[in-house]
Amino acid sequence: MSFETLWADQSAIGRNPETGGYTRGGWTPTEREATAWFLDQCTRRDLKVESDGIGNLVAWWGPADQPGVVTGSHLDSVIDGGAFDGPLGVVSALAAVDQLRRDGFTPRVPIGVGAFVEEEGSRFGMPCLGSRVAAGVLPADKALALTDRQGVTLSAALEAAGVDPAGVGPSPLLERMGTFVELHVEQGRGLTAPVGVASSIWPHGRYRFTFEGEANHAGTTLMEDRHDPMLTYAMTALAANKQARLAGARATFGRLSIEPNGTNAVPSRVIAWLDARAADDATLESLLEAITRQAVERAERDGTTVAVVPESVSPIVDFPAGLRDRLVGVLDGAPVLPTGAGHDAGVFSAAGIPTAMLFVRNPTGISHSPAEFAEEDDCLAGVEALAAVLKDLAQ
Ligand code: HGY
Ligand code: MN
Ligand code: MN
Ligand code: MN
Repeated sequence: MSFETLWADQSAIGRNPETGGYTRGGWTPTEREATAWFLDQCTRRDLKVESDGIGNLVAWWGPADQPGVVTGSHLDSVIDGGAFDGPLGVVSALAAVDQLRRDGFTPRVPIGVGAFVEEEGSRFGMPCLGSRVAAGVLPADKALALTDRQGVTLSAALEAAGVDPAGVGPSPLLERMGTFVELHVEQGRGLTAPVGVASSIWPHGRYRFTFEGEANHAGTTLMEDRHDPMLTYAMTALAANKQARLAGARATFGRLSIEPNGTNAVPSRVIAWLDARAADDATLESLLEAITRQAVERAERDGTTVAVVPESVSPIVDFPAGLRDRLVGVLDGAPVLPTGAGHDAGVFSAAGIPTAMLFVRNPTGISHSPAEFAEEDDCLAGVEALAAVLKDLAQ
């Protein structure tokens, strides 16, 4: 089956005809449909599928008696996300195996094709949920207690799918992950060639800001008498934007919860989630300090309060230079660049697994949006590159 056919089949799953976007939260029907598609493709290729308690999957080609090279990514998406972020890595992995088989290659060590659950954290709020649990960096009980926006816990979602939550925990899949290579669509516009190699992943964190004030009547409460958490939030968002620009970093408030969320009432509470990233750990830390400080100062002025809880913070990931340079060599000098986006590869690298990433050029530079794009020729170049890298690592 050609890459084009694989891609057309996979990207038809759950595509919103109005927006062209995808909303595939972990363990939701469309994400399960994409996972079923993946499993069917593995079966068609006689790949031996192994899964772990939270639903990460690795499908193996070659001898099952030793660690091997795993390549893959994720099939879930952000809310109304693009087609490529995640699925391109999974589909390219299948296509690369097809290509190596067509070329008559027989791996000396097994090659695994992986799909890891809830990488975006768009349902349960924890980025790289599946890989973090697999790597043992997120305890199973904490993961199982995570809830989605309807209050459904991961534990209940698994049970509803007929999966025993007791199986969730550090994953046996990682025992055989000798090397991990993730192909991913570029998120930003740095590539001048179809394929690049990642040098590092920026530190990134998610922080929950809870602003508390005093609910009151929108029409009768004098402006000077208000304790309006929406105002404190708005000034904090402005401060975050300014501080990020000053630090050459990134700060985004993309998600809000407003109580009681009425048009004619001053809110009592505003919960805002900050996604912050910077080129190094120290800059991220000082950025958060500056934003938090300004939020507290503003709250004092407004007669409101603010509490900040870090929900997940990931330090910088520098991919091992030896493996990185080996890929650059295999790809005849592919460009090397950092990324501000988090990935399962970052979790596996931090867990001590030799890890590398390939990026496929995105001419729009846009991601986490239906406008995310990669040219077919560049995607095919990505499959070629991945096949060459897998051959080099598994021969
Ligand atoms: O959010 C991220 O950085 C990644 O795309 N999951
Ligand atoms: Mn993403
Ligand atoms: Mn991704
Ligand atoms: Mn009234």
